[in-house]
Parts: sequence; structure tokens; C-alpha cells
Amino acid sequence: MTVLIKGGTIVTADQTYRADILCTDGKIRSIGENLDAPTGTRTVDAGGQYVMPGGIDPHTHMQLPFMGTVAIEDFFTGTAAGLAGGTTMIMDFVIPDPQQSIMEAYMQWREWAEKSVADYAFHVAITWWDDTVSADMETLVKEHGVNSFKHFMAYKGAIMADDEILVNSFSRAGELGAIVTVHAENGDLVYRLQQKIFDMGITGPEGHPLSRPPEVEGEAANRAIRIAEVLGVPIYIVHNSCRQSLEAITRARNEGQRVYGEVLASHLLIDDSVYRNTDFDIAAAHVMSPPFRPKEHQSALWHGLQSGNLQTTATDHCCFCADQKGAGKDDFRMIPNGTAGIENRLEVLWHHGVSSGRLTMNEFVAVTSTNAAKIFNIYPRKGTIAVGADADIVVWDPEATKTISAKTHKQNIDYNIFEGMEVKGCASHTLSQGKIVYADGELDVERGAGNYIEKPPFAAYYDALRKRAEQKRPTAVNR
Ligand code: DUC
Ligand code: ZN
Ligand code: ZN
Repeated sequence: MTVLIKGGTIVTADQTYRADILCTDGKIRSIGENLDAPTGTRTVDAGGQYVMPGGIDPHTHMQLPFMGTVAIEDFFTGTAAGLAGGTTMIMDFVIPDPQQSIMEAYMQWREWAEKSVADYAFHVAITWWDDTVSADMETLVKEHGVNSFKHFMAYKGAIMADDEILVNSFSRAGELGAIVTVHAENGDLVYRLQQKIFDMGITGPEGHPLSRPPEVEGEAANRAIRIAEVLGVPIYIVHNSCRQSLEAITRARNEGQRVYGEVLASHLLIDDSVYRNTDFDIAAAHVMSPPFRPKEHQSALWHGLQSGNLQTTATDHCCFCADQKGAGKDDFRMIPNGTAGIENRLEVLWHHGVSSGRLTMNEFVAVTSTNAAKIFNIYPRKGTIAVGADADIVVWDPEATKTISAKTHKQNIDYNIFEGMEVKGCASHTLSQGKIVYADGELDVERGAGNYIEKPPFAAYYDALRKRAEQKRPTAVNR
């Protein structure tokens, strides 16, 4: 398919300019004024609209087996919902059970993801440790395009990585030229607090945030950052929800450490009052970890994005319906953790970020697409509008308005955490691999059309690190 996007204003992370874009064979072939199109070309009229790189959501969990159930949004429905909101690529997580071969788990997730309608990549979680895990990490980096390993510092007794696992895995990731990522919450503290709160008779969803205060997140973020510092490995902290973890990141970045931080659109916009809703289904629908926080944390997180100490936005899209959440009716510890948002991330961030003056349009592109592509080393194939880049593009109508609702969303979940939010600025068209897959409210997707995107290791970062280490090594002269 050849597609001409005509008359729009291109917005990338560093430029805003008027030009047409011609896409063929999945790539951006030319960019210029008044481009001619070969016969048979489909034209998208982008007059009065912005043309931006498609969103990259670096944090999703499609069809994740978790807490005794399975997230009901699968790779097909989830990537389709993403396209409807202008997100053209996801990075999902392979999460092996403890003692399960990580290679076997990776193959399982690859198979599940074959039905994706948009491009995808994987982070692989390290949930246990032995020599086979170490060897499989090497195979994943060298033969399968995995350059990021995830560690859950929470979920004690299940997938939690303790300090010994963190040290072993971070060290191995460094040898392989990979980046490490963490879910930062002190799992031992969470476990203790959950027990205490439950024993006090607080059994409903309001117990969830009480058992995971910001301090447990700040402590874990700081610990992971310092372990990464000692071992000389770059680190990415997922879903920062509070001032404490942002401060840990900011401090380390000010010291020159390669530390990156992600924030969820939901943590920027939703506060902890949702857990005090007396309707169990509504309160439980918001149970995710880390939990939503008191409002003052939202301002801190916006400031983190504005200052560049947080670089990416994500959703942690992980869908459980009311009947699944009901498993924790009498015990908040049993409520499956997860909320949705892949379809709405761009529009809520545009409305509350760009329209409110918190972010420029270019910063919006950076935090929804470009920075994730750069941090995970797939730039400029993804994350920008440039000749030769993948034709993953969103045409954005800044005048379109909508009221977000579970009644109309395409996500496979019975609740929308942004229910009733009115937004101005929405995707009018989405192109994935140069094909128009979403236009004026309708999806036109093909099961299995999504490609697996390999993420190469970080040669440049590790070269720089080696040079620094050599310079610091004592010699006969300066000893
Ligand atoms: N947090 C969630 O809320 N769901 C999935 C995993 C996670 O860390
Ligand atoms: Zn997490
Ligand atoms: Zn997650």
C-alpha cells in the first residue's frame, strides 16, 4: 500500500514544520512540500492536523497470567485498541514463573504475541537465578533481540527478585550490554504491611494503598539505582508513582548516572481517593501497583516529565474485569493488580499536558514515543518521522473532542479508569507499517500483521563506560 499524508504539520521531538509524507512498503519514503503520489495511492487529508510518530507504550501486559487469573486483553485486542488511540508499538513483558526456563517463557510469549496487529518487543523478567538463567540471558541478547531485563522487587513469594537476584542479574546484564528495569517496591515491607492492615480489619480495596506507601517505592528505587551504579549498568525504573522514587532518580542523574524513569498516564491524573469509593467494583478496578497516590505526587510527577528527569510515559495496560477483581472481595490482597489505558494514553496526555501548557507538542512526542525508542535502542527506526523510518504514524486532530467511556472504548475491559473525562485532541488516523489501520473511529486491522522488533544491545554506552573505567584505573604514575 502507498499512502500520502497531505497538508499536515509534522511534529517530531525536535521539529515542527509543514510537509507531506509518502509511505511505501512499510517505510517513510519521502517528506516534502507538495509531494506527488503514484496512481493507486491512498491519500489522508491532514489539513489542520498534526502528523506525529505513532506512540510507543513501553509497558504493557497483554494476556498476562497473574495472581491466579489471566489478563483478558490479549495481544490482538490490546494492540488494536492501541492503534485506535495512536499507539503503534508496545513493549510487553515475558514473566517466567520462578524455576521456569526463561527461554521457554520467552518462546511462549512470542507465540502469544503472533496475533498482534501492531509491532511489539519484549522485556524479559528475571524471577529466579541459576547458571541456566545466566546462559539464557546471553542467548536472548545475542540471538533474539532482547536488550532489557525486568526485575519485580515486589510480589514476595511469587515473582519477586531479592537483592541476590538483582546483583546477579544486573551484573550479567552489564556483561551482555543490556539495560535493567525494575518495578520498585520493597516486597518484604509490602508483605508485612499487608498482613498488618488486614489484621486490623481493613479488608477492602482501601487497604491496598495503605500497604504500599510511597516510602516502600522510594526505598526500592534508590536501592536498585545504587546496585546498578556499583555494577555499572544503565537502569530504567518503570511506573514511578511518587515524589520519593523521582527524587532517587533525580539525585542519581545529577551525579551523572544513566538512570531513566517512566511514569504512567494514570499516575499523573488519578489520585488515591478512588480507593475510598464505597462501590467495591469501582475501588477494585483501580487496584494496581504501585497504587494511585495523594494529589501532591501528581504535581511532582508532572515536574519530573517537564524537567526531563522522567523520560517516558506508559500505561502498564493489564486488564482484569469485575468478576476477576471479585477474587479479592473479602481480602484486598487477592484483588488482581492491573488497570487499562493503552487506547487513551495519548489523548489524556495531550489534553492535560499540551493543552494545559505543561508540555510543548515536541515534548509530548518525546515522552510518548521518541524517548522510549532511544532508551531501548530502536531509534530512528521507531520514534520519529524521517525518511527510512518505519511508517508508524498518527494523524492528530487537535480540535476533535470526546468523552472517554467504557461504553465506547475498544479495550477489552468493562471499566475505564478515565471514565467521563472529556478530552480535546484525538487520533483521526493511525498508520502501522505504512497501512491505514484506523480512520475516523474505525479500525481496519489484520490479525498477525504486527512484527516482532529486535532491540540491539547498547554498544556505545558500554564503550563509554569502559573508557571511564580505564581512566580511573590507578597507574604507576598517578598511584
Ligand atoms: N502492577 C500491576 O498493577 N499489574 C501488573 C504488574 C504490576 O507490576
Ligand atoms: Zn510493575
Ligand atoms: Zn507492569
